[in-house]
Amino acid sequence: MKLYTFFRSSAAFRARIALNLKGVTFESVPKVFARQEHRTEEYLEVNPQGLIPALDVDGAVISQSLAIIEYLDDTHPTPPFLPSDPLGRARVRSMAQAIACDIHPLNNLRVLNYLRGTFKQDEHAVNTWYRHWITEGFRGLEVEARRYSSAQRYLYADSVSMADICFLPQLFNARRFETDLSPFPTLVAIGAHLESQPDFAAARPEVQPDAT
Ligand SMILES: N[C@@H](CCC(=O)N[C@@H](CS)C(=O)NCC(=O)O)C(=O)O
Repeated sequence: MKLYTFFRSSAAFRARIALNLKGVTFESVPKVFARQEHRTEEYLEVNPQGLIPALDVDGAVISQSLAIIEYLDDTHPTPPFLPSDPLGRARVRSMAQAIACDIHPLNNLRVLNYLRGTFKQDEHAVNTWYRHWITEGFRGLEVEARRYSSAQRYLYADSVSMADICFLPQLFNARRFETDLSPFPTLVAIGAHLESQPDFAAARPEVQPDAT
């Protein structure tokens, strides 16, 4: 498999964690955002959505990290990324989507660049915006983690799920933008556990071959 990636892309970070957890060997194809490599005609041919990541499975390309995660779960059942019961599955999907659909899109590079360019916002305003949406999203997630995590090792029960796969990259982003995490002790504890897991650690931005 080939993963179109960028070391700092948190959606690609999710895909890397998922591939590592499933023990799938993959080739990384980095696309450098600063050079707009994700906007070239060549890449738009691969992924018309023009975003990173995309997974190439024998020439068939899958875009969107949640779709990639679910595809890997369908094709490589161990370890499962979703619990077996419908309520558990819905709760895990809900936490994953709180991150991937509610927090992350508001803080994507193209959104930040639009604030900078079209709305002439300075770095202070952009960073305040960034932290605001993380804090909003983490507030609910902290309460859910307290309810559903059994041992403060994983977001749901006591095994890895797609919620954890989405969460650790978002925590990295929160730290990168110096978000105050003191209101979220459960999330911080779960993050510390996830970071200590080799499949999560190997997906970190700073250890990727294209890291600068
Ligand atoms: N919902 C998409 C989001 C993908 C996404 O936004 N990727 C970012 C990097 S994390 C990107 O390609 N940004 C490029 C840009 O904003 O120009 C997913 O989960 O894959």
